[in-house]
Amino acid sequence: MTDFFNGIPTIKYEGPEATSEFAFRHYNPDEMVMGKRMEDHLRFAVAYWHSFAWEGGDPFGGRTFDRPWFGDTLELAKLKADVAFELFALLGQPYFCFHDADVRPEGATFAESKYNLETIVDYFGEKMETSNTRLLWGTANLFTHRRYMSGAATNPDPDVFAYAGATVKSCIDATSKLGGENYVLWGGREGYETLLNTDLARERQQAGRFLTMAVEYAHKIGFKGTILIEPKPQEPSKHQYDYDVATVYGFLKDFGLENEVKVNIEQGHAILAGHSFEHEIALAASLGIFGSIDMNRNDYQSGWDTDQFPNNGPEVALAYYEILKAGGYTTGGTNFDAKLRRQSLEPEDLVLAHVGGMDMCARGLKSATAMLEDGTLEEMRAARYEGWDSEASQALLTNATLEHCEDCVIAQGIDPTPRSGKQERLENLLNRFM
Ligand code: XLS
Ligand code: NI
Ligand code: NI
Repeated sequence: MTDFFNGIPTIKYEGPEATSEFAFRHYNPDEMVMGKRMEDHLRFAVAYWHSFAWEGGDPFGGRTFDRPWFGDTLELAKLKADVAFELFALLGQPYFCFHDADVRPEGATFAESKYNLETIVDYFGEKMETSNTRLLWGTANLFTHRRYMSGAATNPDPDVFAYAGATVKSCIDATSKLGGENYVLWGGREGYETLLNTDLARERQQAGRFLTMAVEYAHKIGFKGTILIEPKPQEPSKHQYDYDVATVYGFLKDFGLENEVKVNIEQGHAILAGHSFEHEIALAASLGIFGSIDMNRNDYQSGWDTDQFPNNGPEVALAYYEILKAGGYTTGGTNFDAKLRRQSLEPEDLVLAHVGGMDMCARGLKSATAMLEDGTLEEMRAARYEGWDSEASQALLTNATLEHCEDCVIAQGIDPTPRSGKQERLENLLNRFM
């Protein structure tokens, strides 16, 4: 045991009336919700990068956190792992997620970086023998190091493409070895700053080839997990190729990967793309590519990816509503891709941030369940489309022609009557479940 979380108790469910801050008021892992344990619905994960690797920097200032594991040695990386698994245990977190760069020191050469990663993966493996926490997903950091400043797969330099490919291989190996349930690719630098120096058609082909190689390799080694792309617009490059769910779907179709790859949808990225979180989830589900979520929230005024812990009830509830309607997660889960504010220095801040996030999600899940069980929302939605229930109207969708539409309108004297969309009534209904 390290002494990092000294004095902080293991967090347990104590119900809404709990008096301690160090308690779950809503997250009760064993509670049955629609026939399934709450823990199995939500499948929470801690994100290693925000909780253990991020130092509290922003564009105007550097490190604010003082963590005993900061530094570039394998010994410190092991200390970081010790503390990480202590946090997982304190919270009863079923999963965690990591990038290679979060968990191992960067080596002087590729071989050294690979050795460092393998060393820490073995260390994780030992810890996982006595821990209840599993790996939700692994990923490669192909965006922080300066070699990736002009992209990884989409770099104009083939050497970078090769280096990124070798790195993804090592990260799929690591994820597979630890029994990871998914492998994520977020195209951090896959985009461009100016078209003046960019051949976007060529870069898109490179990205397609790269993803195909990752899928082929995963099959080859018998990786059982799901490959996920995480869409994000406008950050860090001005134009990001994986802008949103719709863009990613078009890309997957183009390269014949729509049955191989799904999406990991992040709340803050949806907001940056000008969508709501529930829109992105519902769209992915309707296209058959919904995989997993990165749960967080963006500041609605700042215009960048602030990665805060979720605390907006209706937003979270609507997200889980769509997830439940899609049948829930299969290999996916709720990854807290969320970080502390840089003034939140204390170890207990890190614990309480997760406690609050987990409770918020549990409330959202319960509200979503109640709305589904009540059924009014779905009934009213169905009623809105009931005109399509007749055979004649269905025929319009199968083999009708524009001439047929014209015949119907004239022969039957069709003159559409506008009907209320009832938005306020539906919003009032939603509020009853919050
Ligand atoms: C950054 C992304 C990143 C991915 C994993 O905005 O959210 O954290 O989830 O590379
Ligand atoms: Ni993000
Ligand atoms: Ni993310």
